[in-house]
Amino acid sequence: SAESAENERLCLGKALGHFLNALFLPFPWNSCQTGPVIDMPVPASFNDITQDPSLENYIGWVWYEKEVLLPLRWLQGDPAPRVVLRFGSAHYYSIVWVNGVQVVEHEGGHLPFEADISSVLQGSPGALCRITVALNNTLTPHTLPPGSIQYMTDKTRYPKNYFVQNIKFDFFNYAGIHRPVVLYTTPAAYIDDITVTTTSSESIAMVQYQVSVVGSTAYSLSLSLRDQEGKEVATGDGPVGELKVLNPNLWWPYLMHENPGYLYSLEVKMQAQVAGALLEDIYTLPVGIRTVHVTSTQFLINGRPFYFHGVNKHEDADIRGKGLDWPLIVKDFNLLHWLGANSFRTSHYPYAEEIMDLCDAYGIVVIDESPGVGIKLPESFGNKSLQHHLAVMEELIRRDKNRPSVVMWSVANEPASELPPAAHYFKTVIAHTKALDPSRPVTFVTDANYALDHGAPYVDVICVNSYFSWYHDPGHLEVIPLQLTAQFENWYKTYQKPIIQSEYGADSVPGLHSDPPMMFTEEYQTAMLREYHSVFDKKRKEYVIGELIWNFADFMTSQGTTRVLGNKKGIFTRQRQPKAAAFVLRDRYWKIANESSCLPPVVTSHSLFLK
Ligand code: GCB
Repeated sequence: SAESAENERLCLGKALGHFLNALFLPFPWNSCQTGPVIDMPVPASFNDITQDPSLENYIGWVWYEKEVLLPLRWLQGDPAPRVVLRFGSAHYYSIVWVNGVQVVEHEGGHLPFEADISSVLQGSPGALCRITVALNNTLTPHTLPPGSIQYMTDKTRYPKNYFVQNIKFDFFNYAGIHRPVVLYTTPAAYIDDITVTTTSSESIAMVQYQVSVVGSTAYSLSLSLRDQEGKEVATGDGPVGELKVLNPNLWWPYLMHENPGYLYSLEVKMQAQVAGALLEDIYTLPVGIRTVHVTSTQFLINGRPFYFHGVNKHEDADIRGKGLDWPLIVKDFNLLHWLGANSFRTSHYPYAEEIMDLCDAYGIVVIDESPGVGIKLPESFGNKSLQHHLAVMEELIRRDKNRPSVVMWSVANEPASELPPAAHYFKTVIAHTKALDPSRPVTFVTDANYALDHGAPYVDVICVNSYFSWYHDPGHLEVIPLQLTAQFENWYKTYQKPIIQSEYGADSVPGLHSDPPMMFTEEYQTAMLREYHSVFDKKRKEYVIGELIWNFADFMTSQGTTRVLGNKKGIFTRQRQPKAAAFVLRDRYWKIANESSCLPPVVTSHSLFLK
């Protein structure tokens, strides 16, 4: 969404000290005793920060609180500026108070939310702003992702009131304030949202825009599009219009062009009369000019066939859990560049805006996935769940619609799409997504049998996960060619839609070796990759348009008998060191990239890509 970056911002996690103080309070939380209070970093998950095992696996309400002094000018002026409190994300259910007044409630852990807190501040003496957050990580059959609480009532086996949270997804349910919290100001009348879409031929591009202004009806808008040299290439005015760009520099994916990720800069300037005052708001939006089309056998970016050679990721790291961490983010992009990966899927939830910004700038293509992971219970296909899923798609599209890196929406991962209610459910979610954004294809990722899947008729691209020789026929690498070929042929015969292998992989414990290869060794992981690759190489000449390894890096999961300190299907360790599989994949991805003629002239492992 458009926020007024030209106005002032205070970043609570950084500029105002390192900590948001967290109060971890057991329910009921209307007690006047606070209980133990501990320092908690923001952004971070709270689970791995202390030595307390009950915090690691905590389910229920936690409280965060911080007091900040605002600049006095934020509260003055006629009309006074709007002061907005914004959370990049907080997992899962949040209630926020400012100076004791509730300002916002939000459901969902991976998307931003904000509140205009001006009126609360105007009514409070001084410039003190006490921010209080109650956060609950309990998942129900109607949340995204879904989960359920199970009470263990057998008194001979469990203490009184004992319960566990059951989830049907394979990553740790980290919780906390995961992304930056900022306070920012806008004038009383402001630019609320901008939508940009682009079309192009070789010599001419059109940038269609729509701007919404809130707080005034007497406003004017002027727009200026600049190239990377700062040269103005088009101008416009009014809330709706089209900018014409001659000889455009198109936004190309990494490794498809020598200058990938070309971004123009669209400056939108609003002037409005409010209560006799002239107010000005300016928002600058990066704009990439590119088109996306899907045929029955191809995925076209700017009219050229695009092959996804990339990864699935997680937001996951030691200690910080799902908390945003800049060094990790930049390290991961350097690893993607090293690997020759041109794309990733945001498995299994929307990633931080900071990550998406870098995808736009580096030309890393994204399949942007909603938190619809683990939708397995029949009650999770009912109307309550459906309505929430539609609302989540609205939030996601509002946040990411202007990003050139996002070429497709994925509304879910591995739902029980063989259940009959999945037909209505996915028909509705996909139609809603397309209505909100007609410019991008929509998919969901399936592991259902091709003949039983009720959601596949509605997708533009078939995304299929399979784990031959791992969860099926464990240890039998020799079955892969036959089974994978049958998988592709069955799906294509049924739907005549292009197919992405959206997951395949094997766990390997780094340093574990055996020849002949045995499961969990580095040799087995590489041998499994090679078997898959031989089939991909045949089918990518036909209708297979991509391969995304599961997973980029090892990541934490709930404890279980099939997980050794988490999921070990990473080609990098959790600390981002390569396993043998990383080198196999690197050779392959660069070989595929070299088949196109537009590569950068020299690629060395130390040519970092920080612009
Ligand atoms: C899958 C899931 C992914 C799991 C993976 C695995 O199919 O989509 O979330 O982590 O398999 O390793 O089991």
